[in-house]
Amino acid sequence: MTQSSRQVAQAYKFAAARYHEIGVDTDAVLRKLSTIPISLHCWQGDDVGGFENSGEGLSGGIAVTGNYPGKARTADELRSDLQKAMSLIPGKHRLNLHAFYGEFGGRKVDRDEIEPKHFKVWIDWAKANKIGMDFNPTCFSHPKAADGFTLSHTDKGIRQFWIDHCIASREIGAVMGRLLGSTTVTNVWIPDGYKDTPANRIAPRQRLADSLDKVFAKKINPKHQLDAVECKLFGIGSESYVVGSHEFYLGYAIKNQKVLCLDAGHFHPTEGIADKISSVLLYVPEVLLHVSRGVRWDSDHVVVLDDALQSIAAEVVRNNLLGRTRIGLDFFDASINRIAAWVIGTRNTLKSILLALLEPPGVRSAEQAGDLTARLALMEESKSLPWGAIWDQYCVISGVPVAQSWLNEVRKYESEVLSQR
Ligand code: RNT
Ligand code: ZN
Repeated sequence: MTQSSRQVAQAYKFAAARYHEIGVDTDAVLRKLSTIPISLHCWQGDDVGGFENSGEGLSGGIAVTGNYPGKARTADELRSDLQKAMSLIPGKHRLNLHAFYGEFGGRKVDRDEIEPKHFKVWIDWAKANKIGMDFNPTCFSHPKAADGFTLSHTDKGIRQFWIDHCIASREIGAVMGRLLGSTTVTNVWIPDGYKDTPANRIAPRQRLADSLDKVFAKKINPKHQLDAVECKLFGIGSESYVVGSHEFYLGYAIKNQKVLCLDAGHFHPTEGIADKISSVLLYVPEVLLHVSRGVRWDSDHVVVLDDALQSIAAEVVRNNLLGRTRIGLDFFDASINRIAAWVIGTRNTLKSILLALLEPPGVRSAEQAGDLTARLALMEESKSLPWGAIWDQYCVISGVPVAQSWLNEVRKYESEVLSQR
């Protein structure tokens, strides 16, 4: 044992005893935490660029700002960066891939022509690393999405193109899930919407519902692949109207029993997603979380350990909904080291789940007994319990750096690898 892991073990002993007094078994909590995968989004590594080399810039009303050096330019670089990030995050996680990260061997393969073989290297990599994968059709950054409409486009040919792309994506998701022995969630998000006030709000929604019905027409074994749909309130260039709004997808997901994706940045700026989880899970089979952080708008800032994040984790854990909640990340920051961004955001998401798992059972029993004074008192006191010592121990037993020491690893990688790009 090194000096520091001895210190961590000592602190853990005292902290575990504190938690034991209030009815929390910290060893059991850490075992539980180690079974919860976070789906790391590949797109943090290259500013949502993809590898089609089509010359198209990022579109769809999302934006990445910053020009920190060293972004991944190839799939090999992205895998190497992801591997570095994952080595600094405790636990076993997943990879969430977008369709335009396929490997096309320099050939022009349009979105409606993608096949599982274009994702073979990714799947082999995931298999070698013993991780599951999730998938997304890419309905933006493409000439046929240039006017801001895809599945709800007025042009039948363009709609069909995106329907075919989404169908191909589901097939790829199914192959991923089958080969990796772990269900792939394929999440459909489209940017469709208007900058200014529409004169007809219903027709695009009717077209979207119809396109989605076509996309999902074929039954796919849910053991291999699950469909998710992601709503949004507004984007850059779709400020006045988004076709796939919350009400639209909530209705669609309930009617068709799809997974509902809740992105933390896709509602009014002060509206959180935490309180939605226990409601929507009464009616849809599962939710997919896009853990993100909006700052004044859907800015996709790196996730910090703030109240919004802690409330999301607390809701999932308190209501015993972990089994029906898939946790994915969705942020992209190019103003700081991109690997550090993954590490910070993922470690914070895990910390929020740890905090939720460590909540003293007295909080709930106080509420049940109608003792609302004790509920508030215990909730507040639990904030200063020594949970940091439990987290540090989790890092030690998971074989990843404790506290900020992971940053040294990122700096080393930056000087040896990123700076050579
Ligand atoms: C966009 C959505 C969507 C994307 C990714 C790249 O507002 O949040 O999830 O961020 O698909
Ligand atoms: Zn999202």
